[in-house]
Amino acid sequence: MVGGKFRREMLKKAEENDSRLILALDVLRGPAEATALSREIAGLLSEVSDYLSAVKVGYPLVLETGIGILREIRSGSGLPVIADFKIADVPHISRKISHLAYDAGADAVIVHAFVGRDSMEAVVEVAEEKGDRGVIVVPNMSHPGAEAFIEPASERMAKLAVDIGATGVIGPATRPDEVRKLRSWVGERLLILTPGVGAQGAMPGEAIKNGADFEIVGRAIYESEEPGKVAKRMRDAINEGCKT
Ligand code: NUP
Repeated sequence: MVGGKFRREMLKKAEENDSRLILALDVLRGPAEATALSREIAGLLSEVSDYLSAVKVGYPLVLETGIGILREIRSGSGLPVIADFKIADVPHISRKISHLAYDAGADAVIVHAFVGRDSMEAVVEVAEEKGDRGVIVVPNMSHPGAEAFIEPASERMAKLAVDIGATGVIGPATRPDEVRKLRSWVGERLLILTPGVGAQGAMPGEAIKNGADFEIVGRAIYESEEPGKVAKRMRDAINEGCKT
């Protein structure tokens, strides 16, 4: 199983900050504002970092500011950084993308499962070469459209994630029943990270109650007037879910 180092670091932060909350940092301001954006992110992180276990960065922020933002966020916040590049290509390209992400400071990358075993194994190999970084596989998604093609195949994809030795999987917080099924398919060793909390409609704490390890929140925090207060409230609500 790959990603032991990432797993340990994220669980350590989770314990330090008593938090199962991951921030999805998809803030955008337009290319002319890249420097201001970098300052804005630093400000946002200083308000919310104490309530987080990790930060997830995706294409919006990286395409606007450059891949260097991964390391900037990592060193600024002291939190593990997950590069949500949803890698979905032929093996040699998946290898190059994950190489770039890990070299830029990503502690874990997110990879689509529908591309199949060989593409995912290419990423696992790079994760091992780079010192036991994380590989998070996507066997289901949180938006309604996922029910058409992805969800009907999610059991096979989740079991493939176990087979290739992935660190964790993404589950839909918006459909807690699916999170429960995912847990039964992947067992206890894989982490389940669940987006869809807040702006997409899921209540904080629901996914955890149904077997998830972490909940991912973006807009509900970074679009709020008081991100620090909202992040703390989210973290506390998730912790309540852990108890039940
Ligand atoms: O199934 C998924 N759903 C989802 O929203 C897989 C994801 N990786 N995400 C990501 O989670 C999405 O790209 C965004 O970064 C975050 C959710 O953001 P928000 O809806 O909380 O603003």
